[in-house]
Amino acid sequence: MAEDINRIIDELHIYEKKVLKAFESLGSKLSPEEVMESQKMDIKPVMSAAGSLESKGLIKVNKKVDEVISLSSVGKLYAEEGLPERRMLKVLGEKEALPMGELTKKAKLDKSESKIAIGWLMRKRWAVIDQGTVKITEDGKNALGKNENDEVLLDKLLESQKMLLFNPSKIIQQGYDLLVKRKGLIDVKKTTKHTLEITQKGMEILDAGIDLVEAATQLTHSQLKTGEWKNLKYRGYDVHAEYPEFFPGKMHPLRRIIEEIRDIFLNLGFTESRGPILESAFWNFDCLFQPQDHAAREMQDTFYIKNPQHSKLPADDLVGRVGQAHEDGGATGSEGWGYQWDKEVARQSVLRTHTTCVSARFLSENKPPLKMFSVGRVFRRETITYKHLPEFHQVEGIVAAEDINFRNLLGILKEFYKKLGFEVRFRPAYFPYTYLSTECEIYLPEKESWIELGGAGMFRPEVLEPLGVETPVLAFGLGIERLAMIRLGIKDIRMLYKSDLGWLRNLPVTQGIDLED
Ligand code: FA5
Repeated sequence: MAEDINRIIDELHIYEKKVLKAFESLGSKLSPEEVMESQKMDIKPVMSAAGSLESKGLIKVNKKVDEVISLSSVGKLYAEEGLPERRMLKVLGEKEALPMGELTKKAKLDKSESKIAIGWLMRKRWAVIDQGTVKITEDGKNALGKNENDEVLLDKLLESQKMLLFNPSKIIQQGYDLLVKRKGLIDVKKTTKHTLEITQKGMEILDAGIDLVEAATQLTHSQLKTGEWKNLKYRGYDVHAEYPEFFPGKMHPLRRIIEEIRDIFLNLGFTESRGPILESAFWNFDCLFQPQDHAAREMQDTFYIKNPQHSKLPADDLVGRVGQAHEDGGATGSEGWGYQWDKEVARQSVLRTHTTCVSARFLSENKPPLKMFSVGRVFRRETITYKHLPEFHQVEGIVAAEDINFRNLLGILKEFYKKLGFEVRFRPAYFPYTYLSTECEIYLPEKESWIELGGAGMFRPEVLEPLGVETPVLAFGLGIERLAMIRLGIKDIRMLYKSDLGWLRNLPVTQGIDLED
């Protein structure tokens, strides 16, 4: 305990010591002004020392806010001449009912005042309007001889100029409530009064004795040079002191996960590849054996580009083989789709709908054995939901080698998701370009449903033969935003693109990045 007190004293700033000392002679409750006077200090150091003494539990700073009200120039005018509705009521007291225009004239009000007056006449139930005629009510007649509470307060303020609104009577409070509703009638000035009160702990510090020697917190060049630093008294360092929160810049969580995914595939020995976002339908659909009337090509799903409307096709022989595969299977051993393939449809420019086109391009240019992955943005005309975006990222991968099979595909995907901390399940699926095909899913407890994370399969001969690939090829395409959503524990995929600074700042820097071995 004594050690604790000594440490606290050691960490006190000279201003804090001075403020505490004031309690020694003047009592346990002081105004900042009393401290200023007795300790010969300015108000700023007194208040800042009071703040830090309070955070150390040595004093209490009590605040009392006073409201002082006075009349504005308009308020003064109304107090002298009567509120506009009162002036109208007086006229109605003589005439009972008058057309609005005449009433305004007789009450000597201008147009804007007249509006206010009519409004308040209704509000106070002093009059009613019947087809443009204003008629006094019973309440209005009763109000003729006596002041309302707002008027009582106006009179009082006219008399006394200022009034401290402390524990007001019912009449004054009601009058105040009515007057503050009207703009610019009364001015309200708030003043805060502080009282400093020493605590038990503060007393103990005082009793232990405080030495008013200035303690060094920063050294000057000359103190170092002359050796004066050796004789200085140093203030203790409070390592628990409050500090301002600050948020260093950091990578966006989605970007972090993309980097993590890239790391995983690079570590598994995959080569990274990229492809264009603006693609031809040929690479996006045709060479993946998606028939030209396939639902996914329709306008709901695919963004077709107006300019450039067409994209360049690869060499004629590849285009020819792909077309043939669609029409009758060509040399693939398949019957194809059995329709007339159109080269013009294949030339259409699209925003790629998946990254599988990068794999097709890669296979057309590289010979197996190979392992390739690619990360990129894809686009679909989708209705936005908690799990759907019109623009999102996929990671795509292929492995091509003589002895590659479907089990290897499941193994790679399991391993990939395991490294990210997920356990996924596989279910049979259909893609026009793979057989066997599968989809991996993960359970979302809060939605009580399974969410699909990616599609995969073995490329069909109708894809591989035209590209000149003679080995089996396993392929997968996985959504990244959905992974990120689960990884970051967010319930809505849109959060990733909201730039919600509060959320981004509070995300731990390490989240989603500690790789398992
Ligand atoms: C494909 O895109 C296939 N190309 C995957 C593939 C590649 C299959 C290679 C076979 C071989 P799919 O349309 O299911 O499949 O999309 C794959 C993943 O992208 C989905 O599982 C999901 O995680 C993600 N995804 C799809 N649509 C959206 C969307 N609108 N918003 C966010 N993520 C989406």
